[in-house]
Amino acid sequence: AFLENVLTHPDFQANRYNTRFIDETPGLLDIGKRRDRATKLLTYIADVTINGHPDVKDRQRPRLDPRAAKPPAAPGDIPDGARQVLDRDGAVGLARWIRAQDKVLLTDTTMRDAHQSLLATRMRTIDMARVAPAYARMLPQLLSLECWGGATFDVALRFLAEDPWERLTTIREAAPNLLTQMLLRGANGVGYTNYPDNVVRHFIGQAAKGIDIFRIFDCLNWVDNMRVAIDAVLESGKLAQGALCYTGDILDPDRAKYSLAYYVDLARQLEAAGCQMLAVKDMAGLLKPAAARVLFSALRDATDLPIAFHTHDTSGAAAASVLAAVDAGVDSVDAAMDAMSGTTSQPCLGSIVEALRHGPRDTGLDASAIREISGYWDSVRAQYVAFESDLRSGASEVYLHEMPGGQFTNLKEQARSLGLEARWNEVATAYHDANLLFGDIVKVTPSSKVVGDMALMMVSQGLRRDDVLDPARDIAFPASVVEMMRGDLGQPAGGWPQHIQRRVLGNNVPMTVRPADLLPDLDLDAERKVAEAQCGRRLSETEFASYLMYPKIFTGFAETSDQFGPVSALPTPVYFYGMAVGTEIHVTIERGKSLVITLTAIGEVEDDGSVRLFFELNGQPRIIAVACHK
Ligand code: 3PY
Ligand code: ZN
Repeated sequence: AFLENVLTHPDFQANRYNTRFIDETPGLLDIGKRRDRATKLLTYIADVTINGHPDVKDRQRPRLDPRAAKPPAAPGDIPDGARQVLDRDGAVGLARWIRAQDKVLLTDTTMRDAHQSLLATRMRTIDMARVAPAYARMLPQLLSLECWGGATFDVALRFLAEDPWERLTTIREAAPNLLTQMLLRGANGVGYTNYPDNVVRHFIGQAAKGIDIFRIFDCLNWVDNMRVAIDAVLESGKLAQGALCYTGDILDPDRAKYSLAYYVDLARQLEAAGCQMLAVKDMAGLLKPAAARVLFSALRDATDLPIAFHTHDTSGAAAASVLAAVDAGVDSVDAAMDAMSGTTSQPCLGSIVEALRHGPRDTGLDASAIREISGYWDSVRAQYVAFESDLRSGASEVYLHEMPGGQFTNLKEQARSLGLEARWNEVATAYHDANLLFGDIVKVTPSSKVVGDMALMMVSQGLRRDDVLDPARDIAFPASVVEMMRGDLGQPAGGWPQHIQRRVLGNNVPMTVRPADLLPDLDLDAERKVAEAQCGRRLSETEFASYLMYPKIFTGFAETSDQFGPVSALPTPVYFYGMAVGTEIHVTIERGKSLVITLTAIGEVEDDGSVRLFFELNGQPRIIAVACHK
């Protein structure tokens, strides 16, 4: 089997091999594993059919016959798009091209932020992969698909048993004319803590094979903590888009810390750091229309770099801000496909396109194509009803708590698990108070998580701001708060307030330098040996990059995939709910290799607690026994 793997490998057949071929192609060693992928999948289906998926336990179920999610048929050639500009002219040329367009360019966030903000990031690769060819043919004017980074990386490995790198490759191949875009948390990579510089560089080096636009931010807007990431993207030849995280209100004299001058200065710092494009990243949706006009006009005067605008519609007023930004000369805006837009997600793509139609900055996107693709997303969304939040309307409350759209539903979940669901108003107020305790900071992953942890602690222990500062009280602060006060996430504008820092740290001295300056580079060769020993097999370079971000989670993922095979190939209803007797599914486990699976019967629970499931696999009977945990 090993020899067969070698001889049939595409690189081997194309003469692209050398003496290190076998070392660098770890899949060759998967002897015997390939053959029984089908059995592993049947075992997964049997298990989830009998025992359910823990993630959807006790949650709302989709209707029994979730509308078949059918992507629009999109035959024909793929027109050229912005990807060809990058291929032809490089990142600098692409930035110039973006700046030179009269029309407003659009980034579709459906495959990343929209489901992160609406469905707890649970959307699976298969649902994205199926519609990507339609995007390529029907919406070639899109600037980019935001389809990676943020929380998607962690959730794919932790909850979906999917390799996030496969998602990237699949979408990229299916839509070769659109730019792929990711959200990178600067020194925090796609994690929640600062990594050593060489880990960040390694990650970006791998990601740049699939990502064209890196939107890079720092959770405290500390440019010094973004430089390593910016430099690594520049070195990769892909586009480095530096994000200014927006908080406060530039028109509110009482929020002078985050003034217009603050953002203009930040833009200048990002340009000086080498960014080829800027983005205003309004993660909570706080930038009001009048402020958007002022901010984008000022940024337009301050820099000639192209500028993007990213916001969330939690307030219900985001589209007005987008249109104001367009009037003020913004080059591109983010929106989510209609069926995945609104509330904590991005504003509605189709409506923005219509609002601009026949005007000087008409996007040129086809309305019927948008409706068709949105129709597909609507039926996909119905399959994830278990992850919907109960937020049904716009909420001006966001101007009080300033929670990022991607955090809102998560924090509500966390509050629910602590029994604080009915006290959500208190959590929102405590979040506001915690922010002020920390000196009024930028709140975005991971700083937003720390503020959320603090808020939950305050509500569950009945503490107010004064109580927290009262030296007579003994308070056990959450670990994330201790770390942030210690300087682990970096330095905010004006530094951390000393009174809260002292209260949290006692006599421990906080750091003021860039955290990675104190983190030695990791010995990647040694680390790889550890990782491979833990997983019991060779790891590809991208798998190793996953391991470096999330060692434990990756190891767990590797075990799950070893046990259950390529579960990412299963249709979403089957992945979460298993199969009903008498149904048949078609599963493509690799190009040109499909399985036809029918569940013909389920036996009784045996004395030993096992159940037998009777399948047909490509017409052949197969019996799988699983332990029943119910
Ligand atoms: C993330 O980092 O995941 C975000 O979406 C920040 O807005
Ligand atoms: Zn966002």
